Amino acid sequence: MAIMRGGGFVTVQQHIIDEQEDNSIAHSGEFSWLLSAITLSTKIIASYVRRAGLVDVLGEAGSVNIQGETVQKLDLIANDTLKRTLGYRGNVGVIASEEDDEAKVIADPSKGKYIVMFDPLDGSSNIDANVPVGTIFTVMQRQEGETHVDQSVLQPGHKQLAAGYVVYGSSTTLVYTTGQGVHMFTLDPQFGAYLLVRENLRIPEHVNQYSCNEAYLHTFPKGYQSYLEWAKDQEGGNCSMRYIGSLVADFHRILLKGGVFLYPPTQKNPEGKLRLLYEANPLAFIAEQAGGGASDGVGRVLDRQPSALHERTPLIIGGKQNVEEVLGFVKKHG
Ligand code: P6P
Repeated sequence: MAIMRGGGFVTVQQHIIDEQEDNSIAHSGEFSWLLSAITLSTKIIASYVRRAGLVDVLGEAGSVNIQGETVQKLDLIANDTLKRTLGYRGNVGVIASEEDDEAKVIADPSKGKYIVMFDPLDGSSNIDANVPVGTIFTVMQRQEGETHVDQSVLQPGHKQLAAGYVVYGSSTTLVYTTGQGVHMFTLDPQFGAYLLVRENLRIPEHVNQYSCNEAYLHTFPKGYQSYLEWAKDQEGGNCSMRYIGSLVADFHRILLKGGVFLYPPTQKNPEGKLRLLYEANPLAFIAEQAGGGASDGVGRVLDRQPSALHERTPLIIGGKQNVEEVLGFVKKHG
C-alpha cells in the first residue's frame, strides 16, 4: 500500500529530498537530479518489458558482449536508454555498464563528479519466458586528482554513495539506499511515478531457505557442498529452496522474506559468475543497510579492492545469521 504523508503520496524524488538533511549525496538535490535519470530510464525500460512479445524487443540482438554472453535486444535498449539519460545530467562524469567493454568518461572531474555503474538488464535471457528481470545501479564519487578513470572506477564497495535496483516483475519496483536505510517504491502506471511503499526495510536475521543453482554442486568448493548437504538435512538446516535464476528477483525475495543466496566458485567460473562492481557491490550495500550481510566467501564484499571493471566474485548474501551459517562451513571445509 502506498505510504501517505501530508495527505499525499511520497514519490522517490520527494523521498530523496526529504532525506537530504545530513546525507552528502542527497544534499543540494544533486542525487535526486541524478536519480531522476535512472528512474526515467527504468520507466522507459519497463514500458518495453511490459510489451515484450507485442513489439519486436524479444530475442537476440545478434551480437556477443564483453562477458561473452549473447546480447538480447532488450539489453541494448536498456543500455542505450540509461547512457542517454545519464549523459545529460551534467553531474555524471563516468558511466560504466555490463554491456560495454570499458568505462566511458563523459565529463571532466570538476563538472561530472559522480560515476554511475550499472547492469542495464540483469537476467535478460529469461525475458522471453516472462521471468522477472532487473536493472542494478551504483553511484560513486570521482576521485580528486584523477589521472586515469580506473582510479575512480576501481573503488571498494564501501565507497558507494548510493545503490539500488529495479525489478520488472508483477509490478515495477525500485529499491535504493544512500546509506540512510533501504526504501522501496512501486511504479504506479497511472501516475507514471514511483510511490513509496516500504521504508527502512530489514532482512529477517534467519530463515530456513537458500537460493542456489545446485546443477554445479559437484564443482563447488567442499565448504559450500557441506553447507548445502546440511541445509537439506531435516535434522540439520531443514531448509526449503527457491531459485529464479534472475539475481535481482532472487535478491528481492530475500530482502523481503529472508534467506540466503549463494553463487559459489564453479569449474566454469572459478572466480564466481556475478560481477563485483555493478551487481555484488550494490546489492551488498543494500543488504547491509537492511541489517543483512554479503560475503565473497573470504571477507566482506564491500571491502574487496577491485582490479578490473568486469571482475567477477563469489557471492553469499542475505540474512545476517544465514550468511554467517554458510561462512561457518566454507571456512571450516575450505
Ligand atoms: P545460472 C543471469 O544470467 C545471471 O547473471 C543472474 O541474474 C543470475 O543470478 C545468474 O546469472 C544465474 O546463473 O548459472 O544459475 O544460470
